[in-house]
Amino acid sequence: MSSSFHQKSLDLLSEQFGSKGIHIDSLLSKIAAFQIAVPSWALGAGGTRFGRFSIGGEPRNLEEKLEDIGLLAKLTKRTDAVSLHIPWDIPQDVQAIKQKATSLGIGFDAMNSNTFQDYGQRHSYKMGSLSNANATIRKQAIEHNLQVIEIGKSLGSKGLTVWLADGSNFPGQAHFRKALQGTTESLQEIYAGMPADWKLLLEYKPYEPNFYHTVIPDWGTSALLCRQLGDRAKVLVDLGHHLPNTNIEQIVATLMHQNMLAGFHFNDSKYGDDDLSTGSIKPYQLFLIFCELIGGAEEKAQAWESISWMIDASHNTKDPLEDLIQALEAISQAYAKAVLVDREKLTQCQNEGDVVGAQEVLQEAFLTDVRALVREARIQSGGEADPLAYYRSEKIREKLITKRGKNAQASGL
Ligand code: LRH
Ligand code: MN
Repeated sequence: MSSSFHQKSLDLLSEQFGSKGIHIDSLLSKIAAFQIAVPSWALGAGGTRFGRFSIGGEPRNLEEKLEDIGLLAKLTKRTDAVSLHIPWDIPQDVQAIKQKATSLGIGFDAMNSNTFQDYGQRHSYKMGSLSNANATIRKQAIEHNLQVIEIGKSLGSKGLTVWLADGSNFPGQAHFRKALQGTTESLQEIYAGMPADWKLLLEYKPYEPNFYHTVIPDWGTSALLCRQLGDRAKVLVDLGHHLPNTNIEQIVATLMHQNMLAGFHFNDSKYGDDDLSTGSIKPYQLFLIFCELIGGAEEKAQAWESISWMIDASHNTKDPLEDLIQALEAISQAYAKAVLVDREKLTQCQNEGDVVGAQEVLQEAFLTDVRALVREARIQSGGEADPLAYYRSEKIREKLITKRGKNAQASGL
């Protein structure tokens, strides 16, 4: 986008929204303030069970992961935190890692525990972890989560994300109620082990890696468990963790209505938990989700500050850093479009049953080209006007390959 075109677009938007009493500076500061955490495990090539194609120059350790997120923060000014996964990211030297992160301008968002893999622990999680029929294995999984909290406390994190792969592949394999009871009691011990200013983000997923039942398959089961734990336990919405055609924006509205939305794992999908780039498949759904978020916060259903924003994606064919630059842009654009919704007019249409009018209000905002707004907010925050073009023109991937090697591989998925 040329700078003259950029300025013309900004002037047009100022005029368009100035007439509605929306001042462009307030839009720019809102967009600039909206920061999204990046997962430590999305900096390398993910791969599937059918194969993994390395990208070269991937971070080989936690320090290099922080460097990559620091680069994203510098170019996009849209991220200021990393979400770590244990044991993939156990810091060897906590003080050194904290200094490194601070020097790169990034903090530590929610920590992620891992009881869905065997990584040398005494008892296998093959048949489950917090829900396992064997109390010793449940105890081991609880201990792991308490260790993750200790690491998080030392780094300054304020949250623990628990996602359970626990479930079964065949009818009869699991006792549904005992598995749920075991999970409840295990989570109660973990919740009791959390500092008073921490929150527990309980992630649900309908299937994979288990394909008959999953102990926490949907928002309702997660919400029931969170209610039993306490008000610092809330439901984490991973956009890819829904059966086809699920109305996710309604789930978001329902959770905000109950002040039970913990936050998001942003990504996109066509079929299953595809972990594709956010906004690359269903940008209108992402916009509608932000419409519910802004409405829910403005109408005081749940405080905006209480919600966590994270990406959770996996890259098979794209350069991970280019993918994350695109995802951060797509999220900022969806947010900016949702801020532009004329909520007063929408409420009027809803009260008068003007169905057509209501759609017109949403489409007016969704079809507004906000790229100049997001770009201007980035420029004013000291970021690159066009991070992707800069990343390519500076040949950053090539430089990473020279520095780290062609087959450098990150720990994680
Ligand atoms: C599970 C999940 C979870 C992470 C993992 C990397 O599908 O979304 O959030 O722990 O991906
Ligand atoms: Mn996730």
